[in-house]
Amino acid sequence: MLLTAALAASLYVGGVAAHGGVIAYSIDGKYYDGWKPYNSASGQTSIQRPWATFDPILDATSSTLACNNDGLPGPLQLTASPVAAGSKVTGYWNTWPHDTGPVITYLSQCPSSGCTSVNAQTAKWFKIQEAGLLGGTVEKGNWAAGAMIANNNSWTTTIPSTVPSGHYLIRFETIALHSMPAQFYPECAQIEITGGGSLAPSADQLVTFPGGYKASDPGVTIDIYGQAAKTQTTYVIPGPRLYGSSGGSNPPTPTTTTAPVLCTPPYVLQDSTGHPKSTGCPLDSGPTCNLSAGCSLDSTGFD
Ligand SMILES: [Cu+2]
Repeated sequence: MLLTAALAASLYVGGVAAHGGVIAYSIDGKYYDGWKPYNSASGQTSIQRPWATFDPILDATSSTLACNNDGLPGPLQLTASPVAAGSKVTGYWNTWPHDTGPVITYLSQCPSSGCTSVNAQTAKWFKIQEAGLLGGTVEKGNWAAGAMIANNNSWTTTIPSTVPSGHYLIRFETIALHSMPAQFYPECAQIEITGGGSLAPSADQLVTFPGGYKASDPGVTIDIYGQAAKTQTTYVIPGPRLYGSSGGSNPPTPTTTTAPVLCTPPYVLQDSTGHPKSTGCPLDSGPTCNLSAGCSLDSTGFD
């Protein structure tokens, strides 16, 4: 039987599609194509840093762990701008076959001149989102990578509203745990964040790649088919602790709220003009009957 060129090409694509990576983005409501690793580099323009293959990185300390191989700026490198702090960034994978493992997002701030001159291997990264084992056991539970597949091979991260404005590399990463050693699939894109906050990542939240992971990290050495995996219900996501206290897909830390103390008559709240004000001039919460700004207490206790 004669194989047509088109059929041969489609079979080839089917072969490489056994793995993959982020091939497009939706950033602050706008769609961006990624780098096309199997197309000629010549003439490609993308906000994504160039990468060469869908193949995994099998070494947690690989020189290409930051932004894949080679992860250097493209000759016509673009930057997504503006990206409002607090907005959503979605990465779209090609058909993704590996439903066991975490999905993690990092940022790295670049100089004010932009990211195009930045070597991703020496950049300092901080983690803005992480999700690993979502429920169940390591062997049979639900993983973030499975949720990504179920969500049309996409994963959405929120840019924390607290990060300072400026140019950043954003790094989406899946780690596939179906074989050992673990497989790393990172891709990066250049963005410019506007309207940001003033919370810089702390020193212990910043890592380099390579450097941020060790081959001996429990999240890397884990054997999801081993005896322990049958009962283990926790997975330690590799890398530094999460940036800040907002952003990402982690649920916010629950805060304890105390019910406001209700003042009983004859204490009546009045606004600054002396009119009684029972709404819009609430009592502060606390152990005593404090007055809110702009409110004053009737000296007689009665209006
Ligand atoms: Cu694969």
